[in-house]
Amino acid sequence: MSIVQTMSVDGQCEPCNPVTPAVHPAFFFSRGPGTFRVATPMPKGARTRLVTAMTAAGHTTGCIVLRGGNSSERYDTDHEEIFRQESFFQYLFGVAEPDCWGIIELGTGRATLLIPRLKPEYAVWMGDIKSASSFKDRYVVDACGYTDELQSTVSAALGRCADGPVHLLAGVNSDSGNDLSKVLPATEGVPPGALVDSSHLYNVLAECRVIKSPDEIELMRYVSWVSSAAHASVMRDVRPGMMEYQLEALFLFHCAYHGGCRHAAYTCICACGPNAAVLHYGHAGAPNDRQLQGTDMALLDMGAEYYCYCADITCSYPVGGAFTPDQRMVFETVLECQKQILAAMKPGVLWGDMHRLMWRVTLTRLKEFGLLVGDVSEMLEANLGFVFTPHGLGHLIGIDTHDCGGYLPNTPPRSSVPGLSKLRTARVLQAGMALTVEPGCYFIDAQLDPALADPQTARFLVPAALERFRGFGGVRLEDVVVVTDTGVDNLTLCPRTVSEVESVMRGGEWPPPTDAAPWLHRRWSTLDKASGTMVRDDRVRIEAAEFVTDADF
Ligand SMILES: [Mn+2]
Repeated sequence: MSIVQTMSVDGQCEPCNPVTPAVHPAFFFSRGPGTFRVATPMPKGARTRLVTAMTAAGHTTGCIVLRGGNSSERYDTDHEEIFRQESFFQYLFGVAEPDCWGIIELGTGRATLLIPRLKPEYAVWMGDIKSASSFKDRYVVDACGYTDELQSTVSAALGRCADGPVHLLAGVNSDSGNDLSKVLPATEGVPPGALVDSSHLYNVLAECRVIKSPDEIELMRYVSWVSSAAHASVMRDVRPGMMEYQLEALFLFHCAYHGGCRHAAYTCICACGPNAAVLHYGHAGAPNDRQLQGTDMALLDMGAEYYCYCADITCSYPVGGAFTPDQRMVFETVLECQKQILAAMKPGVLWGDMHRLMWRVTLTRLKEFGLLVGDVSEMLEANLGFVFTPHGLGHLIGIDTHDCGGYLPNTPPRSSVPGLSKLRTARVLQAGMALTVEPGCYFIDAQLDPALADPQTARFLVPAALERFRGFGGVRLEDVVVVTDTGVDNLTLCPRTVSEVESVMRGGEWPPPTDAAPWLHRRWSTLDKASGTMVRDDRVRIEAAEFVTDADF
């Protein structure tokens, strides 16, 4: 492993000078040289889209009052947790600091940021106290004041907005079941006597976040690129005898050191051997602490976060560096799911249909290799796919790993069918949606045993063949993709085919000189360090160009 290398995906080593991040007037956000520059004030664009959408929904008066995320301390101690902005506030204001409020006036879109008035002692312990006017310039808002003037500032805003209502966020996150209006109540921002309307803002704003702007897509391309490079680096360094947490450490190191990503998008799942059958392995009770065996399959689900935008990527590969026939069979079953789903995805397609396609491909392949018998359509009717893939095919992704907007009024409801019920959205695909595509195939005792005991499913199962896969764990391949007008743009640039994986595990170069799997729709990109933007990576030659639908190629 090379500790000191540049951020290049190909792993070329050259000295890397840590540089103190500095705010530069030419761009909105960056973590310094060698990291992505958010060139324009993205939150300003998001506010414009929100005001337009609220107007279109008939809400033309009043102002939106939003509460930013709180600083917090560990239990009863003064240990300050590292702050991460609340996602709606991040979308609309992009403010790194805690304990702020924001006001957006409908009609004009005028935006006011309110910051806490800090005590002089702050300067001793935390650093310079920045003025309100410096916040106004830094975050490109129309005005900046202090949170101790919250209600009077909102009153003044209402006076400019035909004395309409204060619009507050209230809505249930369909993944957590939590309501932001309870987690982070904003009612103290409502002046006495003002009307409150919390019936529409959540749905309108969540819908805005579902469709990504070109700026958001480039940012997500960066964080997926950093995460993909980190995955490739871990893949190259894996050896039997290592600990799962060392894979986690290598990934986090790469993303932080080379990508400026201080946060991970979620807790790393470094599941090797039988642990790969534990879908959310890596939690405090199962803290990535197995020693890798040469016969293990590794399933590594890890993603970085940059400017609060997430990547969610899973690679699976044999710890020993070469696939056994059984490992290859399961791996290529999941890869075939990806191939067929990526070919089928385009605007107008139902996400639930893509999930069912995953089940059909998986069951067809498992039958082909003697693990199942019978008619695949009958297997689907018996919901056999759920036995091998108990989770959903994928989810919306953006500022949250499981992004908001999966189930809103006027979108298809959650299915009650086991497995399909786990889908975090059942929506019709639209251009600009960012989703993960994460087919998987697992051999989970808690799924297999009931299926073997139930005559409805047992009739398709070949117990002797399945027995061979007890303890195998499972395989998942997860990419972040954006729906385009004609298909998909795959932001994930990981080794995916058997030959790509085995090549990288032998120390081969990545990205490869030629892309032999254009059906993965990987759009080869790299960071241009001078401009801090993502540019086409011309080093990779695409083969079989007839598969490529992206007009950019
Ligand atoms: Mn995911």
